[in-house]
Amino acid sequence: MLFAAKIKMTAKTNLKKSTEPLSCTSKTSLTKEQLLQMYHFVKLTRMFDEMTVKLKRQAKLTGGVFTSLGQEATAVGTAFALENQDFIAPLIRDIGAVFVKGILPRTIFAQYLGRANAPSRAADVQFHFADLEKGFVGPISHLGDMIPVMTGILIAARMKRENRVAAAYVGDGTTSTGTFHEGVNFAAVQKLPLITIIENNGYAYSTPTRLQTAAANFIDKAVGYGIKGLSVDGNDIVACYEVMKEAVEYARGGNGSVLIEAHTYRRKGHAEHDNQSYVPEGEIEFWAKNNDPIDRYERFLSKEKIADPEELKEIVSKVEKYLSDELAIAEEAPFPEGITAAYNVFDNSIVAPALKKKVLEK
Ligand SMILES: Cc1ncc(C[n+]2csc(CCOP(=O)(O)OP(=O)(O)O)c2C)c(N)n1
Ligand SMILES: [Mg+2]
Repeated sequence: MLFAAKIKMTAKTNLKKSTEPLSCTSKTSLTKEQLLQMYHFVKLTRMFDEMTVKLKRQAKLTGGVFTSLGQEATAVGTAFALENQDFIAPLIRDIGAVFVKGILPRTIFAQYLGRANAPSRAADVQFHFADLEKGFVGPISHLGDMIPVMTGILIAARMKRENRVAAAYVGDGTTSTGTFHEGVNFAAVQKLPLITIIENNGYAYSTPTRLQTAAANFIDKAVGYGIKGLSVDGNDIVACYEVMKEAVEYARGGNGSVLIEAHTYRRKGHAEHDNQSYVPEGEIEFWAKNNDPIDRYERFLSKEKIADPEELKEIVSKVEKYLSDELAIAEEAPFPEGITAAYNVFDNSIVAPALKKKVLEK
């Protein structure tokens, strides 16, 4: 009993009373081909994360490693409902959405491994870069700040009469920042086609949701902003796609902004260095056993006769090969020359103080 109470206290589960293992909603407009494509992306996300953890332990990767273990369905399912011209501003745990938008794993590996050909040319080892052609604007560190950035992109699109919707991904913790309020409010007033997705994964670093908000649900905040609010089981990838499809149609139709709350659970620590000592005993195992988004999706794919285990295995082997090829491409690239670290950070004509001596010696 105590165990159940603890779970309720920290993170909402979507477990039904039934003893049936969880699957996904069977109400979907997705074709077999699209469903299998989503399977590719959700496995790609998890396997990419597993590889980055290994690279971190091999000390090849020097930055922080923020995985999305247990919440891959939210990022992949929602991004899958967007069009090419639409924009995303992901948070650290939305690498799945980044892949769906067409950014290649080799590019993210090159960033993480600090290679000279990476978009940030090793001045940054996260995915803090943009690819405007693909509708991707990487996160900056400050929580919530990407919401106003997305509103800016949408205002520009409106002025240029471009048909674009934007999705800003935020966490439960992010909702406590000023920019969350400013961004969501501005988009609401301007009736911008902005979809803010709150990934309620139970924690912001070590702070549980019950210490983050006094509201019963984050989605209740939509009423205060005068916008549409939608709640979804974030571990049901099909439901995530469907709710986003509804939000995108609404926003693209000129009806204004949407706030989506996706209920999910962060099974890893904030980053690899976090030992999660603040998490009640058994909670992580409970979610891993009963509410893993990929297990649920595999159950769905087999129940709906979309693919048998052999076909899924084949997709997994392809993803495995694809990822190792992508990593090899990134690893083959050279590191930048040390002196270039300051380029494009400072004015290139001015030598950064820390590097002055070296430059003068050259
Ligand atoms: C304005 C601001 N305050 C604090 C931080 C430090 N910080 C980075 S991530 C994080 C927790 C984020 O929690 P949440 O929004 O729930 O996202 P999650 O990590 O759970 O995906 C904090 C406090 C920051 N980057 N920016
Ligand atoms: Mg969180």
